[in-house]
Amino acid sequence: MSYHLIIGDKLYSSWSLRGALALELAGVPYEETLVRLRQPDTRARLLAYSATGKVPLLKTEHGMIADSLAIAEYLAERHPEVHLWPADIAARAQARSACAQMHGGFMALRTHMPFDLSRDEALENMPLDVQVDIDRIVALWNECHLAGGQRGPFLFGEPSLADAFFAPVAVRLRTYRVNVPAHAAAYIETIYQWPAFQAWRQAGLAERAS
Ligand SMILES: N[C@@H](CCC(=O)N[C@@H](CS)C(=O)NCC(=O)O)C(=O)O
Repeated sequence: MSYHLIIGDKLYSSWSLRGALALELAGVPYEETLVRLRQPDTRARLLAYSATGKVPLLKTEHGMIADSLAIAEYLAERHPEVHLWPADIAARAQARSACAQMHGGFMALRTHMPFDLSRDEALENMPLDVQVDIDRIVALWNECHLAGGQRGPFLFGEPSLADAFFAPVAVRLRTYRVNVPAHAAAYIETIYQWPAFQAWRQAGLAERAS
C-alpha cells in the first residue's frame, strides 16, 4: 500500500493537521505534498488533485479520499490492528461522536479564532457564542476522559483519532490564551508534548521564514 497526503500550510491548515495525525497514528509511511493556501494558484493546484478544491486529501490504492473524517475512517478500517479508535465499543462510540461534533460544529470558535500556530495573543473581546463553544468543548473533553476510563492523558487514554480531531482546538485555546479549567489545560499540554504534533508544529513555524 502507498499513501500520498496533500495538505495546506502547516501553520494554518487545521483540517490538514487532523489528516496528518491520523496517518501518524496509523504508523504508516506516506508521501506529503504541501499546497500553499491563499495564493493565486491555490485553487488550480488543489483542483488538479480533487474537484473538492480542499485539503486534506489522501491518495490511496482505493482512490483519492477527500475530507479529514473520511480519511480517518479509511485508515481505521485499513489498519484495524492499530486501534485508531478506542478498542472498547462504548468508548469508541463516544470518540466517534466527539469527532463528528467537531467536524460539523463549533462554528463560532472556528470563525472567530482562525487556526494559526504562531499566534500568541488573546482575542480583544470574547464573543458570547465562542465562549459557549469553548465551554462545551471543555465539558466534552471531560466526558471523553470519563468514557475512556481515564487510563492516560489523551482523550481516551492512549492517543486516538479523537486527539487528531481535537489537537487543532488545543492549539486555538493555547494560542488565543484562553483560560480553561485544569483538566483542559492538562490536555492541551498533552497535545503540545505529543511528538507527532510537535513535528508538525515545528515545520509549521518554520514556514513563517520561507
Ligand atoms: N470538511 C473538510 C474541510 C476541509 C477544508 O475546509 N480545508 C481548507 C483548509 S483547512 C481548504 O482546503 N481550503 C481551501 C482553500 O483555502 O483554498 C475536512 O474535514 O477535510
